[in-house]
Amino acid sequence: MRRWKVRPEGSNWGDFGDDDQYGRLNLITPQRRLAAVQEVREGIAFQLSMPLDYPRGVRLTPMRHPPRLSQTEAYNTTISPTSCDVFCDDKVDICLQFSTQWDALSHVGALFDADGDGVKDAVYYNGFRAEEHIMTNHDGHCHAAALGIERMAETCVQGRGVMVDLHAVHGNASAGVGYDALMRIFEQQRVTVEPGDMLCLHTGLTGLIIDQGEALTTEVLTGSCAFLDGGDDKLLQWIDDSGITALISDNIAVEGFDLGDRDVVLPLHHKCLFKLGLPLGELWYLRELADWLRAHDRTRFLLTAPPLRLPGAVGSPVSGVATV
Ligand code: UVW
Repeated sequence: MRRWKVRPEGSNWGDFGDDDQYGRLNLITPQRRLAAVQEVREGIAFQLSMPLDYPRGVRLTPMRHPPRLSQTEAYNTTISPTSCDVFCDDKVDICLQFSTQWDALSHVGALFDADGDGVKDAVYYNGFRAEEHIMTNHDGHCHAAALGIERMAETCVQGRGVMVDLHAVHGNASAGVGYDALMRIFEQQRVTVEPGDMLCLHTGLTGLIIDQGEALTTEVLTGSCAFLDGGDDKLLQWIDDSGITALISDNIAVEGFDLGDRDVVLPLHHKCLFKLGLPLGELWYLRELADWLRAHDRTRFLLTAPPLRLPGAVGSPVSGVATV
């Protein structure tokens, strides 16, 4: 069922079907997955998540706290009075987007007149609606009945990853990278991106977060390393044209953010999540993989990175694995 009369300019709504919830991940076909497997030549695997209790020292936003583990009922408990088995069982209160994460397509929508009736409503990728599909109720319970993170998990998120190393160019300096600069870096590093690829940006930020540990300050967290310039329309058009299926970074939001008086505060989120159905990965741990790829004059690898299959969530921690 089509949920819109007017689709946003520069969007692909409807192109993968009126009920589609997978977005650009539809472009990872069996053939493209087989091509990704060809990148495995050494059998070496890299863990792409930080420990989920990082960043330490300082929080980016008070609304996202580090994971809090506690026991359910039993901890260091014998199972029966006569047995010697000792048992632990626990639970976690976790902000799904505190640390290494995927953003689901329900993470960012926009006020947009998809009905063409002159009234802007809150809508998400492919015309799914706030309250009808992405729901809150008054006792604070909320869940995404459409575009939840479990839809992404269903695709398995496995395909070819391609690394571009912005840290090799900018070091720890805060630097916005637009289309022209990105193309220059692609050329210098001989990066080729093909439709279906998941593009990873190594900026060095999670390496810094790990190195600084408890000493991490807000200034370092928010004022270091490269980010994409989401305000650059040429860059957004390239994301559209390139056929990439996901954008992944080791920085806070892939793009820079400036909460100034702008119509769209996070234009790259708006383009990717809302218009294209293209998931974003943030705060991934890319340092060791990027170092290995550079030392071996390679940029491509097999990437396997499903989120938690957690129905209704708008984001998820992810322990991605790159195999080279
Ligand atoms: C927001 O917090 C809006 O975005 P993200 O966590 O995706 O950077």
